[in-house]
Amino acid sequence: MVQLFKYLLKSTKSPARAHFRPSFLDTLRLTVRGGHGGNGLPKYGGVGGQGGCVYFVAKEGLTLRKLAQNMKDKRVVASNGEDSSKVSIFGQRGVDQRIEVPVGVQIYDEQQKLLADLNEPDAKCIVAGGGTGGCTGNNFIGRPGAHRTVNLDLKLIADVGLVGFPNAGKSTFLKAISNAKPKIAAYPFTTIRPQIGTIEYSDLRSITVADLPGLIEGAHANFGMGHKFLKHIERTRLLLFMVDIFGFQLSPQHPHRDCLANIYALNKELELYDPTLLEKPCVLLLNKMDKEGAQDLLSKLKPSITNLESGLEHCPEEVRPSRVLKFEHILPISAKNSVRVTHVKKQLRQTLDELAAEHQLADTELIKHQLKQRVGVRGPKIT
Ligand SMILES: Nc1nc2c(ncn2[C@@H]2O[C@H](COP(=O)(O)OP(=O)(O)O)[C@@H](O)[C@H]2O)c(=O)[nH]1
Ligand SMILES: [Mg+2]
Repeated sequence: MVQLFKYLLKSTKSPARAHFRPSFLDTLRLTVRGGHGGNGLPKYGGVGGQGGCVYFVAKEGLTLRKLAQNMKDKRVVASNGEDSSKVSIFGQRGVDQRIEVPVGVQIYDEQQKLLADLNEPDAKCIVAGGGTGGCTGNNFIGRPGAHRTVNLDLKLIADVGLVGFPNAGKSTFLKAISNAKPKIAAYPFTTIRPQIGTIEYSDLRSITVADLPGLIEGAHANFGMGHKFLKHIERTRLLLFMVDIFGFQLSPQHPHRDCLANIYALNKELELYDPTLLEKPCVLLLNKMDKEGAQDLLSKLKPSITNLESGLEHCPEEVRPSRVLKFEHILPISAKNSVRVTHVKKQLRQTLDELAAEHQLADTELIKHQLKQRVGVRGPKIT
């Protein structure tokens, strides 16, 4: 009978559906265990080696998704201390487990107590200490290492990250949608630090938008403020790309790129820095639609912008991405005159709400899946 149930449950088990898998992870739960202390040798007063510990180190350029992918069973165990012996009175210490986590991660224990805030690169924290080795104080019996579940929460700098080359109108847009008062100038590199603005809705809900320091071509190789900029991108839920419909030229030495080439260039910069960034949900804003000739340009470019794949062959080689972004929405606006800005606010909120719903769905799917597996392993009780 149990076998029959097992068979039936197995046959209904379906793989987790890809579209239920959220593309961005901002929390991760791990079980960590320090190594057991080795035993001492009473006859010689020997001391067992201490168990290894598990510790986290913050590293830039990592995401929780990458971490989760590298750690399928979500368990980290450090090795045990060596027993002391006739030839080695002091047992060897167990080997520590070093786990690299993204910068900006906060670590909580089961009671939601904050254990550490790894806010800068190379910040470290021990999450499970190793057990003490056996010695006279504990009857020569090594102690078990700490064992606990920890939650890693990635602190987001904002819900939305505004991404675009200099002069696209990011600061102007941020000012138009929110209560931030960014510095606005007609020359590149006005934005030095991420400016965070808050969009407030009539039902008191609010969304934060970060205008990130100017991205330029070559940022992935740390040109301009490259990495400083790119590391912030990881810590937002949604990317809001912005391009000037008339294109952009960094300086007279650089080529003038039209709007489409700029979209590819932004795409390529992100891809070179970290291809998983392309999985983040994103929205595209085509700015400066108030200027003369903007509508004609838009009609000309529309087919390629809405199908980036199709325009790839005409894209200059140096900015050609190998995988194109998939925008949820493409919205022509005029940030300066606040035209269609309310529409953008509405779309941003809707997209974020949809994402949150997907996350929830993914969680319930996962729980259902795990429950099914558990029942499958133990077999249901028939009473
Ligand atoms: N005509 C027009 N100019 C704009 C618009 N948005 C921004 N600008 C101008 O573009 C220049 C750069 O804007 P800024 O917001 O500083 O761009 P950022 O470098 O992306 O932050 C400024 O001179 C703005 O006045 C727009 O919608 N229409
Ligand atoms: Mg700016």
